Amino acid sequence: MKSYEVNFDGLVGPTHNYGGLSYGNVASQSNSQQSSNPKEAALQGLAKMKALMEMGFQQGVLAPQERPDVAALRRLGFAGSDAQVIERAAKDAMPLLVASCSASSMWVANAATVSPSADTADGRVHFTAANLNCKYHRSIEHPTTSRVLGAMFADQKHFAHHAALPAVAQFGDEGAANHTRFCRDYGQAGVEFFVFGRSAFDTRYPAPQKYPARQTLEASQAVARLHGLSDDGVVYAQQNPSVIDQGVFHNDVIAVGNGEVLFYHEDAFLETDKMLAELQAKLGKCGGNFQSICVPRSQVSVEDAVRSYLFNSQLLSRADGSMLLIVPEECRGNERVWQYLQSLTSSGGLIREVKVFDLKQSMQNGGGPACLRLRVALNQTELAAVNPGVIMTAPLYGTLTQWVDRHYRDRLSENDLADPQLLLECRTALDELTQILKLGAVYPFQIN
Ligand code: SUG
Repeated sequence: MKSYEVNFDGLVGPTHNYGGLSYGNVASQSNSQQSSNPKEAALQGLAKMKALMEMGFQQGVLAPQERPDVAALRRLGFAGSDAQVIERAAKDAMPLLVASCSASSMWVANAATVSPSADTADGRVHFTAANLNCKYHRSIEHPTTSRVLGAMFADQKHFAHHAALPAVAQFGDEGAANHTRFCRDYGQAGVEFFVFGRSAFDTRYPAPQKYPARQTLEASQAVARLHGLSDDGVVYAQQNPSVIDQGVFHNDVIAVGNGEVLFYHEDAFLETDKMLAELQAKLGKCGGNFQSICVPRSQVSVEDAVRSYLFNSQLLSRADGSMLLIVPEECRGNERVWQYLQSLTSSGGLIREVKVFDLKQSMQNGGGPACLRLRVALNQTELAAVNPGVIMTAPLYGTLTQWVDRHYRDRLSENDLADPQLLLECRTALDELTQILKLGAVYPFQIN
């Protein structure tokens, strides 16, 4: 049976703004308080989805969340009508209002970890929503994420959903941003590669000194257990703590994998040789031939990787077996990175082509092409069981761009977040969106 990697991209929500909320994420910190353009952000993301669909890749869309999250503000003690909750938060605790307005659910690589049916004990596709508990503004995403994923992948015969791990730092889980799957074919058993930043319970693992390590070994192990993965089908590796301290807050900022290939920076991991040998041996047992492409620090520094988001690219398999890299415009703007990419594609290796996308609105918050998508490997039967409303088509692209044009503002600054009218605009837009995508009631304002 034919199998596919389907990329579900996060649709940018109407409150996209630069809140400076992510300590350890260089772009989020340095663009804090700039005014944003939610309309442009959503259209940039949709343009990428359309382009991939037109190139023949399977493409889906994942809905944004209700923001401001009034229910979250109520849990923090703000009371009254919805408008009063927002006004009181704006007056007494602006940082909490800003956090409750973040459109961060757009970075759906952090929505969940997904294991395809070929890897799991019960032969279903497993999803674990990420608790994202390193940052308050992200920790409020998972309940709605679970409902949205449940509405997209509803058929229990094929899909199993797990709630987010316990919401404590010891089980800090950032989802697929720290997870890659290697395989010979998407429909065959593969090797799931979990990258963690620190161990919560074992002091032998070093930890970064400056910035937080968001993903723990124990969280990755729990996800592997929940999904019913076999020991032979899993490899754990530690991120180099010193790159976390240079702004690599997720592994997908320094490495990307697909099929039998890992594309990574020389400084990305600890004990790299041991890790590569284990990947090779385990993928070999699945009939695969593991290949790695190491980018040397002499050609691209960690700083250049963080600035350009070279590794936050989408590595896609083409029909002829070669690969294509989807990179952000910032890669073309960095001379060393661009030169490296030219030499990579002309070297006769596996990666033959680079396509550049303008995702500046998302990039300014530290979200590149790979952050914006959640990969789900599905066979033909499973793909047919996905809610068809979320699969990208030319008509859906048209409907969504018109929906964005109708409902999104083209400028948002911190003061605008205090405007109760923004909440009404968002709810009106999202109510319509759930009908467009045929999701049913998934948002707190639709349920409560
Ligand atoms: O969690 N930025 C996100 C970016 C997530 C990128 N995802 C992956 N690498 N997969 C984060 O740090 C910034 C929000 C703000 O500052 O307004 C933010 O949440």
